[in-house]
Amino acid sequence: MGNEEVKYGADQIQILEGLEAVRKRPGMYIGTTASRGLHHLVYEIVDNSVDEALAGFCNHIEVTINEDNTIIVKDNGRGIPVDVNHKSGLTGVEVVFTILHAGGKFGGGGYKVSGGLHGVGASVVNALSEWLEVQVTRDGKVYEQRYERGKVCYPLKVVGDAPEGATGTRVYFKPDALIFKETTIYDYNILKQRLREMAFLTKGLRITLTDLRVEEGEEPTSQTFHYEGGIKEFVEYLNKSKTSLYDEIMYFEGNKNNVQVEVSLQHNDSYTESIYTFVNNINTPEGGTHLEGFKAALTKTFNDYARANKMLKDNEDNLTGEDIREGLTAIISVKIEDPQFEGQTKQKLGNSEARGAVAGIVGEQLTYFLEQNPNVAKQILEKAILAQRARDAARKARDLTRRKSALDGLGLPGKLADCSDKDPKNCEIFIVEGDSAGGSAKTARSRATQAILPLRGKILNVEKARVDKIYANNEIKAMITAFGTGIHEDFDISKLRYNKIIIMTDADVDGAHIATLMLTFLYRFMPELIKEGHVYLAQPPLYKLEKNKKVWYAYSDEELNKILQDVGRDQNNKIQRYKGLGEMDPEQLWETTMDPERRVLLRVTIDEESESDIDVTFTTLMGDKVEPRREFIEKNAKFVKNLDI
Ligand code: TSJ
Repeated sequence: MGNEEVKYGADQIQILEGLEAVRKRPGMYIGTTASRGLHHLVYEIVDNSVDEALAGFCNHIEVTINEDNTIIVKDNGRGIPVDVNHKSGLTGVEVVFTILHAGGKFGGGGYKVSGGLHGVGASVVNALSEWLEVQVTRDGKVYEQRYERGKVCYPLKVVGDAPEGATGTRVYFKPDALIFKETTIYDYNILKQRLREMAFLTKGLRITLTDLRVEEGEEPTSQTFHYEGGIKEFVEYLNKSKTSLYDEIMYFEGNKNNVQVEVSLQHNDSYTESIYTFVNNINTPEGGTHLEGFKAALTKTFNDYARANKMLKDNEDNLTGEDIREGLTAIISVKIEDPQFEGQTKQKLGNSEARGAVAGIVGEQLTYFLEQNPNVAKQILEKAILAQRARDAARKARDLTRRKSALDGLGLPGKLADCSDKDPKNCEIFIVEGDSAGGSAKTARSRATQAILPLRGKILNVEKARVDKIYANNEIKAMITAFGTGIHEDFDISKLRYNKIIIMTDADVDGAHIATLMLTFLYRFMPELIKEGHVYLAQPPLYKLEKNKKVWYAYSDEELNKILQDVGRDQNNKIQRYKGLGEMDPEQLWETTMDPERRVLLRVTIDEESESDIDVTFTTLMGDKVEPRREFIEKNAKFVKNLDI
């Protein structure tokens, strides 16, 4: 492949300026030049092949990560047109790769750019690649062109004959390390995630992902995603680890107002709804008109059915949308000519025609489905009616906690041993597992600034219980009233009665589980407490070592071994293993775990990036004896992080 000289006219100069702009401000075109942007290049290319599949001319796309982190995307479509476009004087291929926002307005075919947030096309990928080679197989020939940092190396040329009947497009590129300064290494799992999603959203399409970055002698990793059922299989996949409420998975599709609509849904026995919405195969996490249409139709259709079949009496309230969507898993996928994205992050569909299209198709087809499947209708409505009752009960319970916290300080839980200092800045509360440990802690504490709230047994897992049960739970009610802040939309951090909330549980698996349940509750009901750094885990020791009237505490087996190494292993060592907080006398509990001068606490934080992972970083609070504990704490922090929250 020689680098032939290419003559530049005025048009070509404009093109170069266009791609130069992309290289100057890549963030404007792909959002970021970090890892996410790097992966975005692949989606941008694959989107073109998916369009070819949607047009009905392609059923297989192969994506390969090469050993050197270059990428190949290959499809068996018609091949990008190679003839010269009269207006631009360029081949179709060159238009696609060198003109910014080239939207396939050529060829007269129904070519649509699957554009969303950053639907910017192949020319942007070309501009941001150190080099890119495209091969098109069509009309019995194989054509090729190469670009370097967006610049044409030679005009499209024939490089060989095509096998009988073969057609397709193959793009081979290397992301430019000058642009992707952070990383040019691809993550197989990130690509897998998105490509699987694409395959679900395009029924019948086969997408293969292969990773050639393997150790010598090992087989490459390769997976193929192919779903004849499309989004119906997507719902099946999402509900796989759950217990579905009924066997059928609903699937509705149609065309209305120039909007192509596909919806699939099934309920499971949980209490959370998971609805995923897509516009032109792009996820819309903020929803929009398509989601609104879906919800409206679902609520109306189920209420109509419930009334007509006497499952709701005339004097009873309608079910709310939330009641009906309890435990719902659904996919809504619309394809639309000119999507408008709104909202802060431009991830919310704005086209009003989508609302009516989805509502119309879901309304009609769901009505028919319920008539044909009365048992499914009954299952869903019985669950929704339970949800309605639970919601009423929860509202009453919540009103109660509201009234209590309005009284500020009055109505504190009976089991709480409050501190005397009334300035929250100085105060901390220990949430202690078990009444006996609670007793020791009450004796040990510094009364002025330390409050103790003992909780009995395992607290409720708020992920697995309905709201009414949560609000009726005594341990949870006690925590809510003790903290003083209220919860959810009532939450007010200025009412917080303690600067530190310290969870104190046994240093064993059960203790870790209880701590997890408490963190889960705090995270779901008052996440600001964690975000603002008010939540801590106490660190009780595992061992006490006595020798020649001296005492050491060890917080792990490793630490015990280290101390034993230092003091010598002989029969003068008296080692006590603490099986729980309850085995320590108040004095020991104070010395090792509660005394602000000597203890070590772990501060619980939320990983800003993912927002969903609770992370624990240690904060050392005073004391010079901290150093030897550090190692253990770092290990333990990881352990806590990995708890399934
Ligand atoms: F965009 C791209 F260059 F990056 C790219 C495009 C990359 C890959 C891997 C594939 C494709 C692509 C484009 N696959 N299939 C097509 N099809 C067309 O461009 C095409 C073919 C025929 C006609 C026609 O009207 O005859 C129209 C079009 C747009």
